[in-house]
Amino acid sequence: MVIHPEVADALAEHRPVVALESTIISHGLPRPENLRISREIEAAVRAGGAVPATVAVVDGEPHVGLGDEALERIALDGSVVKASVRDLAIVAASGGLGATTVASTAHLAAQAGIRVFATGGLGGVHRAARDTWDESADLTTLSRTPVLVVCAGVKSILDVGATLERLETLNVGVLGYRTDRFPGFYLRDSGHALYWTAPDPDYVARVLHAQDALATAGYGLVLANPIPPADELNRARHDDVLAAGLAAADRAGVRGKDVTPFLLDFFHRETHGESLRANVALVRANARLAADVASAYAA
Ligand code: PSU
Ligand code: MN
Repeated sequence: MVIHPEVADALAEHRPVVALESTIISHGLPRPENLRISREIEAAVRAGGAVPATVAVVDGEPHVGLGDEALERIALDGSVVKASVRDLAIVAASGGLGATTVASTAHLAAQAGIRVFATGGLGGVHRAARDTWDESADLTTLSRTPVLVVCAGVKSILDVGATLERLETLNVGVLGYRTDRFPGFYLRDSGHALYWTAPDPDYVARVLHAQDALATAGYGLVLANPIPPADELNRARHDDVLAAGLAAADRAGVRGKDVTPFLLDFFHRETHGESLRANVALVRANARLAADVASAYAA
């Protein structure tokens, strides 16, 4: 594993570091804007006083923290594969380019000693899971990975209720940031209640320290941060596009790890960029909040 020197220095000096995933760049956002957006996300982490560590596999080597050239290849190179935890060793051995999901980013970040990670949306249980068994490895990985994931909840392309039930079974704590409603990515409220609310970054940092002390740090934690009010999508429009996207995926016979990228792309096209703007706004807000939590934790 290659740890970028800036990240390694920060970790050695116990300064705040925030891990960032790369599948969102390569498979969640359209080219070529994704490159500019990935830099904006890193800038949001810096604005919060932390060092960004974007994670990816470059020429077979897992990297924690990417230089400019590597970030550009992950964003623009068409050969980049979406790599979850089970794919890491295969992409590594084949010497290829791999974009890491929430699961594989969390795994590598934890190996590097990074405790806080920001992304857009967590993977979860898909709506037809009763028949397809399609549940993201993000969930099972968080059940054994000591990382806090700051996200805007899960997309309504998923079965949100089932995802929350699985997180409970897997011992993954869920905190709402200044809310007692689980956010629905493009929408501030997915319709599901949360038990725990965090009022500020210090509170979340205390939870992380308590996890360390109680030896429950082996389990991941989710900090669910609702999209800023001004950036939320119109609910009726959102529901229409979602229904059309699910039907299109079904008709096209999309399966396995292609399902999530297909639905994200469908949303961006059908809303003429409105969902893209929302997506960028929420990731930026999550990056900033993660930096504030990492700073509080380091202090
Ligand atoms: N949700 C989003 N945007 C994304 C993803 C999920 O709103 O880019 C990506 C993340 O990398 C997540 C992955 O870890 O999709 C989950 O994919 P799957 O369902 O195949 O595990
Ligand atoms: Mn899946």
